[in-house]
Amino acid sequence: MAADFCARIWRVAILGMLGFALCVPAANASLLGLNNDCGAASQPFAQFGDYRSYTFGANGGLEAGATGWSLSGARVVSGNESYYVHSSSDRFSLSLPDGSSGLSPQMCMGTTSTVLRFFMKRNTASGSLRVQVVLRNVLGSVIGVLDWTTTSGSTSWAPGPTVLNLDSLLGLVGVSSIQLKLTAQGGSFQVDDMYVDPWASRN
Ligand SMILES: [Ca+2]
Repeated sequence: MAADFCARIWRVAILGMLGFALCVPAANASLLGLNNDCGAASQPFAQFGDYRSYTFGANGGLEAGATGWSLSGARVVSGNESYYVHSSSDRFSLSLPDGSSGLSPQMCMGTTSTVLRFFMKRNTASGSLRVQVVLRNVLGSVIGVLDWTTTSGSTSWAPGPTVLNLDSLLGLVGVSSIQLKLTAQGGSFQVDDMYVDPWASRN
């Protein structure tokens, strides 16, 4: 797992020191003063065997339209993810036509370990969804883009991949906020209900 984690990290287009810092011990990681105002926790993926406690991302369900999101060719559409894990009254999701992308609002970030997860659905016979994490410093400047994975998902609503588990070390290189960037490639997708577990290490 550690080797795999480090291998992934080396794919980050970021300052050279990031790879170094992420692959060395960090006894003081829990002392980092990152954003911990994360809101109430729930277990939205428990029915899928993921019992982590997550907090809901700001406008993570697109119920406030595109507020806080940066969209390129994507748009908010009627139709919630079919499990309604956030609220039975939710009605909207994000449509990502082929070639479009959506950048989420800034998400809560933990001091020990952080995991992101969301719901997705593929609306075409083929295609993949590129999942990236945008890393910003305290000034809001982008200091790196973590090219995490691409996934085809299924043609029914289902949880997407577990996006990352950074063991808090990003804080050591000055990352103070994270955002999900989702890009449709060769097909169209819908996504909904962005969640973050900033306390993943306790699970
Ligand atoms: Ca929604």
